[in-house]
Amino acid sequence: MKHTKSDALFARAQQIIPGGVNSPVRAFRSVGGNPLFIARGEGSHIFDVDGNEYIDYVGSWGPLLLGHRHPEILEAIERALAIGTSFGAPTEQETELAEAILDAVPSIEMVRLVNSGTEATMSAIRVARGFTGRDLIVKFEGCYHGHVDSLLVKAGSGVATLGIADTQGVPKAFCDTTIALPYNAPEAVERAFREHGDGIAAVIVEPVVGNMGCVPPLPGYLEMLRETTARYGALLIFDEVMTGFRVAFGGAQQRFAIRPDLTTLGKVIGGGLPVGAYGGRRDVMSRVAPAGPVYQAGTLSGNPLAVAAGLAMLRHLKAHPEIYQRLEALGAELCGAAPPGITVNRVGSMFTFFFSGEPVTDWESAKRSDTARFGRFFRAMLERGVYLAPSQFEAAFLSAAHSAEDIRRTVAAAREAFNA
Ligand code: HOZ
Repeated sequence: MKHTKSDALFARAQQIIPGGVNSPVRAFRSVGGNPLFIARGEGSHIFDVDGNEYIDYVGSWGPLLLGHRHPEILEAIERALAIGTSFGAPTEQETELAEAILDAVPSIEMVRLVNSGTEATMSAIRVARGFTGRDLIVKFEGCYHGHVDSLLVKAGSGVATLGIADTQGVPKAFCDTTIALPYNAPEAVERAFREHGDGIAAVIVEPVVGNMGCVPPLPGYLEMLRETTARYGALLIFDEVMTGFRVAFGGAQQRFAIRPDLTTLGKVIGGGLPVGAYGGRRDVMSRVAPAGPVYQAGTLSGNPLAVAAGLAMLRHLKAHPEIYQRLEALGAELCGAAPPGITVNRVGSMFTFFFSGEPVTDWESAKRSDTARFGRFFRAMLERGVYLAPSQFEAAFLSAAHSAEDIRRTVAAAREAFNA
């Protein structure tokens, strides 16, 4: 495959955009080679500027549950475009989207729309601190909650991919408000609460981690988080930016039957357009300004294009619950391609092949994967027309647009690429 035009565009971008990209992981640094510049997407496929076609398992890092350019989403955006692109004033559709979110995620009694997952998690921990009057936040090693200063401690995603131990520019005082614990280790949570229980405002967790690769919770782990936070008067925040509307219509909290106090959602509720949301208990969310004293704002929040696209996405998913069974079946078939010696983690339509012969349950076990071998696998898959996330420490995502033929071709490619 030729990548001449992508290579030229990357060289040009590097002159004026840091690292040539607007978000680090997509620079391909950990897998070698240059990033592809994308010309367009259609259904489950993307096309680069050199005319190469790929089956896409990035799906804009999760939200494209219906694939690229789904007709109902395009139609909704076109209708919104005809009316106006931004008002900075309330619209009826914002309330409709809020109602659709509440309908799908029963733990969310009130919700505030923002513009990204990062804004959602930043705002959720602020309201948790305002509500409890406490400062400390517990997070888990290898979990990533956007680039919020205090949540970059021991973070997954690009921070893990690039091996950045301590992000410069984050004051030590901010990091001191974060307690980072191993994921899936109940005793670490118990210990932290025994030592700091009266100072902990919230525990924030990816209920199924996507940002160290896909790592599911061990049986009983989320229940333990629910019980411990409640016992100490701290809030439980589920970061469902990746899992929301993906691992079930009502997210991981529906799949695992846990009711968090607060939930953060991301791009999926914008049908792939920039949006996020945080919501949860009415008594907690009532503290958000102007209803209460916790300030949070945004001119583009509730942007009409993003809201229209998100509403179309949520309405489609609600009308087609069979999508989730299909995604489950496609995921099982695709992941069956892994040979012995590869650990496959999958929850519904998100999955990761770890180049490790041992179970991957936390950041320590994830980072023991052979990342050089992952890089060879990634490049071999790309050569065979399959586009995966360019990092061992990211999840792959299926969409309803993936066909049986896509899966068959991907499995055939993977069988060869595993030996690369
Ligand atoms: N941090 C994102 C995935 N976990 C990657 C974002 C991007 O490069 O677009």
